[in-house]
Amino acid sequence: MQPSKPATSWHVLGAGSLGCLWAARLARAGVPVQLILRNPGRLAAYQHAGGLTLVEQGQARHYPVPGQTAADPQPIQRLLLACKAYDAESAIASIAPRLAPGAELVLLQNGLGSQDAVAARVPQARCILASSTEGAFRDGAAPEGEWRVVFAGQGHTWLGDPLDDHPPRWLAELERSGIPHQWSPDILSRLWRKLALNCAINPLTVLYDCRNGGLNGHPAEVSTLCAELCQLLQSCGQPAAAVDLHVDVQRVILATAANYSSMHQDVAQGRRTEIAYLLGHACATAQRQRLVLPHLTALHERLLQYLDAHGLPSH
Ligand code: NAD
Ligand code: KPL
Repeated sequence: MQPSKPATSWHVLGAGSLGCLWAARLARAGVPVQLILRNPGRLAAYQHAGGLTLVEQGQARHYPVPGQTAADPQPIQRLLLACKAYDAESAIASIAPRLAPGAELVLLQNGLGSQDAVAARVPQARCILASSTEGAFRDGAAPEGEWRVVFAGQGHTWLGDPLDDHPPRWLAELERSGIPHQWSPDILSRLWRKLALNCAINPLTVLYDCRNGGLNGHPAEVSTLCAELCQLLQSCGQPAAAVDLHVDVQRVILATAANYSSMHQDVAQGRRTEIAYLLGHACATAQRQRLVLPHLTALHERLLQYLDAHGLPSH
């Protein structure tokens, strides 16, 4: 009898909130997984911590997931790209020479724009796009906070490939790992819809310095933005993503009224935002289509000025 082939290892590039959340769940299901750290210093610090910690429902569990840097010689067959959108292109460039023929990448970035930049860098690989509603954050308070991640919000991840709608075989591994997911033939529509929701909510929460529920005090502004976002979605071939957008935005504002949006949290903590891949991408797409969207453009300009005044990058 032939010995069975060892299971293909996952490489997770970006040991942040979502990267650690995925790595911990894969590892505990017995799926081989390796974390790729930024540089030898980060790798040494990670190894000193002995692995990562995932906190679920108040219970912390340690997972000694092996780490490496981009310079490791091992070929990569399956990669989860779990960095921020603005780091995606340079991160993929750092491991591009290691990609095996037929390698598959899962791109977890929010917004749009980074996925095309990544795909252009690695035309030999299959790029699977993801849109996730799971929530996790790094527990900076703990001494080993860098690699201690709190699973804060149950959610779902949609995965799809606009160029090839055949689901990959490894979806069964996600099932086994308890990662709620669904193969989505219309992943671009999902990403555009999420982008539109984020554009209608997140920038206003920054400018008004409020929780999502605070936007109930600005109904006309939200409604005008939704109308322009619908025009954009229709003109860029995503009419399904425009259906009932305003109703959905109002639903999300109500359902998350007590929360601060992710962009508000980034700004409040002095972190770079993903604006270029959200409102920036929406405005750039409108401009390419010669579509005039005055409120969306003015919102973008106000947000850029706000970020600049707060010493944060506007890209
Ligand atoms: P994060 O900042 O917590 O983690 C990103 C990690 O990538 C960091 O540790 C960073 O050091 C690392 N990184 C960046 N460039 C690298 C490189 N070249 N080599 C090695 N490591 C590198 O980010 P996150 O919150 O996990 O978010 C990742 C993406 O997922 C974002 O686009 C975000 O919008 C999206 N997202 C996050 C959540 C969430 O709850 N955290 C939910 C949905 C979507
Ligand atoms: O995804 C979000 C975010 O905060 O980034 C919601 C809650 C939908 C607000 O846009």
